[in-house]
Amino acid sequence: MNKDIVFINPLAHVRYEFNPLGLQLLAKSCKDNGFNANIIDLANDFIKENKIFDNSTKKWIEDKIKDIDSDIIGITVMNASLPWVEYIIKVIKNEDKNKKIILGGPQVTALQSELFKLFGNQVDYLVVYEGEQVIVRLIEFIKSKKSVSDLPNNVYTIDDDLQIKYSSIGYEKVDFGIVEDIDFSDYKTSALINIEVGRGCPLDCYFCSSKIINAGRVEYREANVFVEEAQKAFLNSENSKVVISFNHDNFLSNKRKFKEFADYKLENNYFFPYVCEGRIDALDFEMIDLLYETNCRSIFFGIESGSEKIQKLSRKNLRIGTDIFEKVKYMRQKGIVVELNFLVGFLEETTSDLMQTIELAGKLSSIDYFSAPNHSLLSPEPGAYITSVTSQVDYILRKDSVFYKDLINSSMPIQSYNSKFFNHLYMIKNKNYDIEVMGVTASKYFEFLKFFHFTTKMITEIWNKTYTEIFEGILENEVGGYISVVIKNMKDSLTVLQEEIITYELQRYWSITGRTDEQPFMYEYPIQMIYFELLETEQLFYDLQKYLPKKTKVRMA
Ligand code: B12
Ligand code: SF4
Repeated sequence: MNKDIVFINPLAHVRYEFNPLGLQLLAKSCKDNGFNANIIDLANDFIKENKIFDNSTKKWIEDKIKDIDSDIIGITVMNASLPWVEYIIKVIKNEDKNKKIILGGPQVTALQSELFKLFGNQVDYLVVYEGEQVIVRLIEFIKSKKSVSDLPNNVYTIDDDLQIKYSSIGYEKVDFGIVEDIDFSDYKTSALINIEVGRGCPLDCYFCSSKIINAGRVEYREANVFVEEAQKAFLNSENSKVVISFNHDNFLSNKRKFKEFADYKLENNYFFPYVCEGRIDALDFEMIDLLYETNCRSIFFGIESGSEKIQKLSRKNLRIGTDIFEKVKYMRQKGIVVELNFLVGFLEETTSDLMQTIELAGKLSSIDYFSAPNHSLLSPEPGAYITSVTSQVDYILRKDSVFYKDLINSSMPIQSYNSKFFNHLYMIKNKNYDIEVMGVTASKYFEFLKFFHFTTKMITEIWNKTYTEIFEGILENEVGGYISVVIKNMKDSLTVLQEEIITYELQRYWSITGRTDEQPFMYEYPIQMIYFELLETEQLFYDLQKYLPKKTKVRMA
């Protein structure tokens, strides 16, 4: 039977399966209102079918979306998926220009009618903000062939005279949480299931578009509703390692709501593991205890910068001090994985500010192997303050990014992209330092903290070097070259086992990052067993003399 609407979840660049919450809500809302709807989930199919980005990717997409059995197609758009959305639209309209295409999602809300400059009348409707109610009204509108004057609120279209029409000025407040009981059965094998906790963040960091995307609104679902939904999805999952991902821009910003959640989960003895994200300053030690008791496995925090100046200017306003360090340490003692993210490339950032980030990230990584921070290069997000004060001529293509490589490998027309729309491929020029050099070095540095955890400890604790000096070493050398310099210069102060730990981290790094080397490797100590124990109990690192030599062959996987 023909569907009233088919939704498409386009490709982006995440390498694991997850359910597209926004589209699930829209599809359920359509069904609740008597319309037939389904989702073509390209992002997840791509992973399930073990696809890689190459010359066959476009053909794979074409095969998936040809013969869509509906005249109305809704596509969700975020910055990272826009190139694929553009391609999907071309394929659909080439096949049948009468099919109606509706776009919605964060990138549409952020760019609003500007997107018509990219798509012209290839796209029929742009829906901004939340879509649960609008989509129903829009399908009714399209099916009844009403005139443009009856266009539902929060929808842009282009009329017959090529004029952009928008039915409401500003944001129409829609009811939050009107769609219930969404179906997770298509995601039974996913290791991660997204469950919505709420939307929006009360803050206004200058690099973030959250305020625009959620129209300044902050919402929470009732604890009993979202915890029950999570428990049901968890019980129905066929993946024994499944983890619930609680989606909210700032899960921890409301302590009362957080405690309601924890109480409900504990009272009902729901043990499902979960992950979430939040601001580290919203967290106190009581909440960490609750995170632990409620089986939180991992939590993501944007730390952004080690510089007080940048914290203020960017309006992130985190206080850089022992507080962050103590909280991360306590979470690690409780066994919670702590994902810390830094941003590199703030407009006003000087080399000295950047080195404060490098130092803070290094110190946090020293807590233990599972506290290694990550980073992103600051991108000009539409809707963010920073983008409004940045000229497009200062956008620099990020040729080192995975995202860029995926698109190049798939023969996508990157050269023709307008950076304003495809911002996710770009970083911003910095007047104080060369962002291309520093950006690449920062990527190497954060990779170094992750792969060379014990080497970093030796460099800082035995050789008394600073993290800034490590950064400078990497700036001048490839990681492998830098390690050779380290071993050469530290040789006199290293024991055989310490030197073997460094060599093992290097060979492990080469193996994980796909570089080949002659195998097997010979060690004087049972290095794999020792390394595993060190990861488990960091403290053993300070007691290496307890290990006895035993010649060992190591073959990397
Ligand atoms: C959880 C989350 C993730 C998860 C899951 C992502 C997902 N798509 O579900 C993970 C960790 C994977 C992730 C990754 C990234 N994320 Co993220 N993420 C979020 C977060 C916090 C919640 C998303 C969510 O579930 N929202 C709830 C659902 C219900 O909302 P929704 O999807 O927007 O859908 C509603 C409307 O937009 C609309 N709608 C959506 N699609 C459509 C389609 C049609 C036809 C219609 C009519 C309406 C419509 O109706 C829906 C219901 O109201 C948001 C913040 C936020 N508030 O949205 C950021 C956010 C979406 N992420 C963002 C970014 C930048 C990223 C990354 C690019 C980060 C990075 N540097 O790698 C990656 C890329 C992801 C990818 N696909 O490759 C940005 C997107 C900005 C933009 N302009 O596109 C956001 C908005 C955060 C921010 N403020 O900057 N993210
Ligand atoms: S970066 Fe985080 S804290 Fe800042 S506005 Fe965005 S969601 Fe809120």
